[in-house]
Amino acid sequence: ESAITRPKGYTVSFHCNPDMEKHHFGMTHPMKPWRLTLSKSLIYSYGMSFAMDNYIARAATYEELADFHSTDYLDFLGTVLPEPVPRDLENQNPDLRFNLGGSDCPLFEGLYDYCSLSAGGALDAARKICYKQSDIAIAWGGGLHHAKKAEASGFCYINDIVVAILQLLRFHPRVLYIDIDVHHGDGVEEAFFSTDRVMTVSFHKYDPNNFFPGTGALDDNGPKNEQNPGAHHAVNVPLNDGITDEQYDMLFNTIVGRIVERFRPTAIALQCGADSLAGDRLGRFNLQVQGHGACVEFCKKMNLPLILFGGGGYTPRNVARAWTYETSIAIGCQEKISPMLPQHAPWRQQFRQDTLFPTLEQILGEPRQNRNPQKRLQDIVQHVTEQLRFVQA
Ligand code: ZLV
Ligand code: CA
Ligand code: ZN
Repeated sequence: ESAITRPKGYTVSFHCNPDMEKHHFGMTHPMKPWRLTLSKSLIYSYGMSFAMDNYIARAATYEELADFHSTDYLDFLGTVLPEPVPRDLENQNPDLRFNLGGSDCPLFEGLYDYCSLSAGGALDAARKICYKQSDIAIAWGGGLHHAKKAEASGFCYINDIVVAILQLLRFHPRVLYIDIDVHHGDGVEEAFFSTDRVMTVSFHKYDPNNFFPGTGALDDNGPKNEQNPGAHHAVNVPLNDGITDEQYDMLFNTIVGRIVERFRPTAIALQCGADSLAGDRLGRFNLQVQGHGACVEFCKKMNLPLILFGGGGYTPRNVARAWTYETSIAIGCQEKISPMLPQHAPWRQQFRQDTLFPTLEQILGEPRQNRNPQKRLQDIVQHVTEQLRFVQA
């Protein structure tokens, strides 16, 4: 086995901050910032740090966050304190402002630091892309796609993706945002509803009554009125439980391929939420590490400046596997790394199986029933193809 070396001809940068990872949302909360530590430890165990430029992310400044967020919201976020007594489980009286302090978006110690470090990493990544100092920039601590201008939502307080894309737009005429988290990327979609310089596409589990956030139907494509240049620039791919690698890759390659052809982005921002993997605590799909990673591989092949963000992911061992494999794809060493986890990896017992690519049977016992008939997927491709006729680069 030979050492992992730098890819010739291009640069991958890696942006993270250990201070972000030590925060706690609360014992029963599914979001575990510690999964970032586990991911990094596996990435480093494979020796990949030697093939990247590694940066400690700084905290984003108030002014940078205010590019998207309202100052009322930021001021409140900067002053709220953790609740002295945890609220009752059912969250009967969400009396706080901006959707803060409920059970999805609890107030915890160091909340503002956590948010500004996540956004700082995303911004550092965006600047590396803008100044052409990286070809692929990785910010696994970012990807918090639900946060709104003046509202926290779904475990997200600050929308680091929007802030990073706003930075990209200072240098890039057109940015394509792609979201493979199992949840709809509603916050990013809404932020760019009225511009034709950002096209957003989210693949997600869609069930308006039973799955968060309930938005992202196939025909929700941005406000359609004569004056809105952003009309038709939101693509939604609503899916059902149990989708497989083969189906997902067919959809992803066809849809993203056609969007790139039509919209001609000059940069791509890919949210790699790992809750779309089989066995995720909140997810519903049957995706394996290979299928999730194939999306990153396809984007890399487009040969455009690329940012990789994290996002959801609630079974830490699977998050770490996916983001490790995807880091190897960014570097181009995916064929070189061993599918067996390194012997010396810390936290090795966390992983249960000693492979980077556990089978569905290993992950789940019994795979989840696939509720995505081929006909429905064809209809989705057809709708998107027709939608793209309205898009002009
Ligand atoms: O992965 O939550 O369903 C990016 C991301 O996309 C809800 N929240 C809200 C709407 C009304 N509810 C219920 C509130 C539940 C509060 C606590 C949980 C606690 C334990 C286990 C699961 C959950 C939970 N919460 C599961 N799904 C939710 C969603 C929010 C999902 C956010 C996904 C974020 C980082
Ligand atoms: Ca999504
Ligand atoms: Zn999610």
